Amino acid sequence: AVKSERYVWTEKDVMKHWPHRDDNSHKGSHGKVGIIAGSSNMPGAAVLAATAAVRSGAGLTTLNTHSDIFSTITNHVPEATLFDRKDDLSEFIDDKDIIAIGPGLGVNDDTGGTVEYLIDHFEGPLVIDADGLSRLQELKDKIKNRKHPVIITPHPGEMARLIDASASEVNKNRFDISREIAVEYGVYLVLKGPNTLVSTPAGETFINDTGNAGLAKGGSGDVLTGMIAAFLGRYENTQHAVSGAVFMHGYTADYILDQESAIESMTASQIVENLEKAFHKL
Ligand code: NPW
Ligand code: AMP
Ligand code: MG
Repeated sequence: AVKSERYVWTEKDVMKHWPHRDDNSHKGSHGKVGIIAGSSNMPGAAVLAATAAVRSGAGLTTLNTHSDIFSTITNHVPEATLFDRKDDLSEFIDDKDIIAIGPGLGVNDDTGGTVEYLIDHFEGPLVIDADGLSRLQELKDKIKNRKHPVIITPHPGEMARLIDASASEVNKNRFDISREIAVEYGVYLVLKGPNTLVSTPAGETFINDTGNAGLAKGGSGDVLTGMIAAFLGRYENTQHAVSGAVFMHGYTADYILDQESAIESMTASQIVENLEKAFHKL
């Protein structure tokens, strides 16, 4: 039977399930995260996703991107290793625990084909965001039959495209749509916006209560994708990881406002820079 319960995922829930880092751990214990992101006109999305993963506790972050932006990436995130988009994808997925795809990729045949390849061949949690969401309708059956979790993170505009509706229709029926699509595709669905919803394949919905309109700027979603990927490497339970990342993303935006910052000036990079202090505060 499909569930339809709704819960608010509070700070108490986040704390209760916090994954503590073992003193004897090494970088391999915390998840090898692969991020497929960025293109020559959107290197920023790749930088934001990768720095967010690094700052959220990923053991090792590898960015699969165009070689012409390698030096830009390294200047901003020297902790990440790089993989040339032109090289064999089977080699990239081989040693990864989690893969996220989408931020700043652009929509082209290559993007859809890569998403399909990952659904078919990657054995681990797969996070699909932004341009990675563009061909999802055709891939529904494959997604549903996948053994490992799929997490999709549409904003209302991307959700609208996925179900052939308008963004305002999505916003009016966000609870029903979020639950129905999560169940129909068998995915963890993160429907972004004020009070982001996380719906599970079983039909439960967890409502986030952190965040503010300072996040309503280009790049915030790219940061969230990197955070979700990193959190997945540190938790056993997919919903705990996803809701934890969504909570922390908003909590950090709230923390920045508390520090006498202005909502107008908040940036996605600032979210990444303040993760450290927000984690400390929590
Ligand atoms: P409108 O026009 O605002 O009314 P797209 P994207 C709608 C990368 N980025 N509620 C919106 O409607 C991303 O990672 C790179 C309602 C429009 O129709 C992607 O790869 C950056 N509607 C790529 O850019 C920083 C909403 O959806 C459509 C909505 C494109 O991603 C920026 C826009 O969706 C960006 O992250 C809402 N809350 N939000 C970089 N520095 O490299 C959106 N819409 O066309 O998929 O555009 O989200 O900007
Ligand atoms: P994207 O549109 O992919 O860049 O994602 C935007 C991110 O910012 C998502 O995590 C949204 O939940 C968040 N966000 C956008 N607008 C708001 C808002 N008004 N209040 C709270 N969070 C927001
Ligand atoms: Mg986005």
